[in-house]
Amino acid sequence: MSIWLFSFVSGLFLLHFSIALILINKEVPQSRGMLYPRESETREVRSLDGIWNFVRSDQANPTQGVREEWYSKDLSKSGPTIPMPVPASYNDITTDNLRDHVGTVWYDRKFFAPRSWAVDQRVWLRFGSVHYEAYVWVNGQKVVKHEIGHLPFEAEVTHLLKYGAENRVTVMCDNALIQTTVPQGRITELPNDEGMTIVQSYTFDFFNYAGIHRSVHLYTTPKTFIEEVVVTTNLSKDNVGGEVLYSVKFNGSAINEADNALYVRAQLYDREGKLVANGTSDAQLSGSLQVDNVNPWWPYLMHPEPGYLYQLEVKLHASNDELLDVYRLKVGLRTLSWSNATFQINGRPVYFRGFGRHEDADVRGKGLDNALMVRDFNLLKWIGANAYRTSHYPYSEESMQFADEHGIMIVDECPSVDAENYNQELLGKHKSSLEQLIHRDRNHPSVVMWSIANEPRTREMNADSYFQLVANLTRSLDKTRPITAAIATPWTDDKAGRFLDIISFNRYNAWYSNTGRLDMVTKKVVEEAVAWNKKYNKPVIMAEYGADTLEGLHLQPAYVWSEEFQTEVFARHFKAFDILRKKGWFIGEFVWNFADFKTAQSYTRVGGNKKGVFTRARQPKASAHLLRKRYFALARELDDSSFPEDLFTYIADMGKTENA
Ligand code: GCB
Repeated sequence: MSIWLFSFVSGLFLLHFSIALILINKEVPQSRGMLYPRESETREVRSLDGIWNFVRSDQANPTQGVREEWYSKDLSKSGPTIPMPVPASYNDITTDNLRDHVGTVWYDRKFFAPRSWAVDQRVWLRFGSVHYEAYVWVNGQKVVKHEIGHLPFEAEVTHLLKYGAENRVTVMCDNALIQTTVPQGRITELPNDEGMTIVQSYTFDFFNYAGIHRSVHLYTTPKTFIEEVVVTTNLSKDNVGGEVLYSVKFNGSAINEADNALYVRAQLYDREGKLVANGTSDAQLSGSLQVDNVNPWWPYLMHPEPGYLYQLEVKLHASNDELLDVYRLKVGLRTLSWSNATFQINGRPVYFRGFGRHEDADVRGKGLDNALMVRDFNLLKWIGANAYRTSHYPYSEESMQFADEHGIMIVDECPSVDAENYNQELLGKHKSSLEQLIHRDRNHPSVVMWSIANEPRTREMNADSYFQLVANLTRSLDKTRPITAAIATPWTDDKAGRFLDIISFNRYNAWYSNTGRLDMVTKKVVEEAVAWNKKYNKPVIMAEYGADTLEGLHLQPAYVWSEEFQTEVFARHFKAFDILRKKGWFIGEFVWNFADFKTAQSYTRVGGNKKGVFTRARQPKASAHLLRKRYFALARELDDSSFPEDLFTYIADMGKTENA
């Protein structure tokens, strides 16, 4: 059945004049389970990270491996393999043109399933993310397929494993982006020197890295186990009393059918490991814990002890009190509220000072890298930022946990970038990406906002009905956080802002418009922010501004691409932001970008996008030092935090100290 409904003009079967595409609201599949793999007295976790075997398919014959059933035996039996690290993007590992490969690639590896796992438990195979589409087999049997990168997926493999013996996992990964994938792209066949070749193109501005990007885990659960835990928190008005509301779902037989009286014991421990609250759930496995003298979760620099986390211990019991399963997770107690002018955390207004970022690095591409993650958080704290947007896709679960610990607020973005040509299939996947994202991230105190898209073409026909449906779904899944989208369509033409709670706009004054004109920044930024606020009467954030900057290029007076220019562009924006802050509804500034990153090849990109405040190797450009002064000055003014000792370099006595 066609999913497109056309209105025909004058009874003609013609589409030239007006194609009224009606988008239908269809249910999206609901995610299940996928709690982050954690060991406990009832669970074991094993990593399958390491060096896997890898084969690239013939681009002209992408389904060959499936037809020839490469998954039924070791990949090396079907042809030569090369070693490939997991997690990592495969693109920059070799010295040939694997970087630009389009279509399918294959991975496999062997692993042992211990004999002890054969008895009385389940085994799960979980991928943190494979980009863009993944097909997984275990010992030749298909176990799971997942589309949309950057999101976890898993399958039970209990019945497919050979216990006390070697097993094989095979993954086929497809990086092709088309008009119905999220994000969208195009595949075209073009003539080249050898005949014809397949070319992937896309409008978004980051390299389409692909492969097994995050960790692969095997983990065990008991037969009857905790499948879902949802946590929300409340604070009393004075932030002294706290409440943790939890709701648990189990999977498995309730021991016997007559026994549906499973229950949960929930215990909350503070940072020192002291038990501060405990209770027993109701029959629906929900309950609440009251905490006296609570330590609320505060953002970095808003409180001397930011990122305070408790540990929630969830124990699933049978009605005869037998302990079935134990799962522990970190919980931050905080409240969020917002109006048409403010955004508040624990009753205090928040002003966001942060970045748009990318998961991107030399060699490993978008592969999870703990060293890089920790370095990035050190830099975020060094520079005094309190927030970032996960532009333009969900970031690793490990980084979300790190943000919780360090009090960094996250605007959590789904993988929709530059959405256009709105169609039913795209809508379904876009909604599914948000469903999966919210399912994954709903318990993180660091997540304070959902971003439902970056730079969608919101003047296009159907942008309004499309975004209404996307926003409605998001709200139906989580009412505790506001919704935004980073919009670049001029405010005059935008049709999506009315469905958002907070307006975020991206604009590159003195870069893409009026290039080089530093004298044309401040007024334009103020005017545009005021216009967005007037149009929608909602809080406004500048979600992107910046200038490409080649590290080490110095030109005085400032000239595009130089470090002087980036610094000046920032300063002109700061002036605008300070004018806007006085208006009350302007609630944040996000520089584009935290660090330089790789893009597709283009004559506008010298080795990638260079708008980073840090280089790709995570070293500061001149602008980083200026931004640091601004972010700490804002933190002092708004949140009463103190300056780090090294914020201002000694220049001269200025007559302030007495003679020795
Ligand atoms: C934007 C996009 C971002 C780009 C940036 C740029 O508006 O949201 O993905 O990288 O501009 O530098 O062009």
